[in-house]
Amino acid sequence: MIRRAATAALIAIGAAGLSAAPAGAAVRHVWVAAVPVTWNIVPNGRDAIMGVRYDPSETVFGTVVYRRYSRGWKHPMRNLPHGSGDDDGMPGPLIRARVGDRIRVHFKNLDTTFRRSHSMHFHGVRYKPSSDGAYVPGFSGRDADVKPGQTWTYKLTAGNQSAGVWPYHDHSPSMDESIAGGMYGALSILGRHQHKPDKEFVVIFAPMGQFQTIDGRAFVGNTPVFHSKVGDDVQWDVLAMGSEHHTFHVHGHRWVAPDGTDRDTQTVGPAESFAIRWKEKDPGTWLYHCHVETHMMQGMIGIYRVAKR
Ligand SMILES: [Cu+2]
Repeated sequence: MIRRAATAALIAIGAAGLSAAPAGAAVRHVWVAAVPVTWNIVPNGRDAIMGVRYDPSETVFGTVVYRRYSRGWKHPMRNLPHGSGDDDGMPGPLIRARVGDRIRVHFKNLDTTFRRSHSMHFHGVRYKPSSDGAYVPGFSGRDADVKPGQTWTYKLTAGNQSAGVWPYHDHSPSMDESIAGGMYGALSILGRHQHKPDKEFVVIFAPMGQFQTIDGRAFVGNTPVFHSKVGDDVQWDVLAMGSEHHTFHVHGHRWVAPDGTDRDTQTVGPAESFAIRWKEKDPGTWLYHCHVETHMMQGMIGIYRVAKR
């Protein structure tokens, strides 16, 4: 009986919370932690196309990544939808919302290995300075300098200008090494009346040591293999971190760019991002890659598989 009363009270609170927000808008809670991991950029030890082999001493390093957790940071969970890469921590959780939603990102720093401060700084959404997550000596607060064992909740709103895909990344005092080590992810925000894609793939281009990586991996066989089937409404979330420009290209496919032109390449610069969508109709095994030739040679290439219906 007590439990039933408590449940009724919770529902009442929930209804009151929703009625205060715009019609149809939700409050989305996301639990994220910074966790130390041992990362291998080239797990199979080879560049299959050029036939070059790499020793683990060249490809393995310790770093920190963003990992999605269940409420209260109880259990680690998937960062990405099924079929969107190997889900090992790069990129961080795909944070999905819709224009009008409020997003609460509950962040905990579990970096017990390097014992560095971390934070989360989000592009594309509205927030107060206390949710900026960017370290400015003498000005910023705990949001920008979450020490090991500490937590912070970032309060974000997906406004009318937030529809699309945006990066988030560490902006704490350790941001240089953290971003180089893979502390980044994507926000994906649907327009008010936009429907959810059947498949959503996150492609984050970034340099890592001597390699050019997609989601922290280099070379075919290591980079994500994305899966769809004919008839799927597929969305590619393409982002870049670091200091270079990258030209996204998918073989055998075209899409309509924001300026209305048909494209099969599109360039993305540091912390820029775009989402492209198409209705899949071309079964087969395809390549996707960065078309900056030197980047492709250094690992920025992967496989996209489309099954027949
Ligand atoms: Cu590139």
